[in-house]
Amino acid sequence: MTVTRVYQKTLSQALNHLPLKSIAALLLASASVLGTQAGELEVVLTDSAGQPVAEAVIEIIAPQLPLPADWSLTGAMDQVDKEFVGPVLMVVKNSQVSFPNSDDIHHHVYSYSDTKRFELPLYTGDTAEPVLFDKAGVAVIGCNIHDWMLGYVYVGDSHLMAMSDASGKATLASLPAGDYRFKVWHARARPNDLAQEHLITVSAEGSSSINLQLALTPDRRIRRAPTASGPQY
Ligand SMILES: [Cu+2]
Repeated sequence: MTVTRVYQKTLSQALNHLPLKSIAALLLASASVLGTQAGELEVVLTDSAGQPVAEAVIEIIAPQLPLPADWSLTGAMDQVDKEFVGPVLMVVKNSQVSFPNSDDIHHHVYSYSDTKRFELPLYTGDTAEPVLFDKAGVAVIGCNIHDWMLGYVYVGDSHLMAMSDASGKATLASLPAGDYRFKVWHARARPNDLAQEHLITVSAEGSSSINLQLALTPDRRIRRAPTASGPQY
């Protein structure tokens, strides 16, 4: 609902600064590509065993809709009980992401990913500066102290992103009717699934649904250190 409202607002703001001829052309273009009413896109993801795939991100590739003027370019990935909360965070390119530490111990957050290389040396609370993610892609987030801590910042080119829930369902509400291309990301998805683009026609009303299967690689996360004894860092 918000997306459409804000989009319309952005469009009307833009129209104020355009000559009449351009406005007419723009209206024609948006009417044919996007339609005038909004529907819902629902992607249902299962793995090769038919189990729902949670924490997958779908992102619209085209048509690219302008970023709403009041879209928040910030994000936060908390750290609680020596785990990254999420552990997947979706932000639009050029967002500032903070990594608050809600534990009463130090964390040392870093990423070596091409999407964003950074390091936040040992800190507690809200003392670490936010990190600018100015490149689309995925940054794998780790902690130098606790090897098992694993998070992902998914940086979208588009704000039209959604994450699948426990039932494997990712929903984008209030999408202007039209044809869309989208892609799917999951931390354990295989390269050919990641490279694949999907097509869907979103109807003006109701939900347009598509079922997709992802062949996931085995979960090879580092096991968490025992907490019962030993020093606390
Ligand atoms: Cu840590």
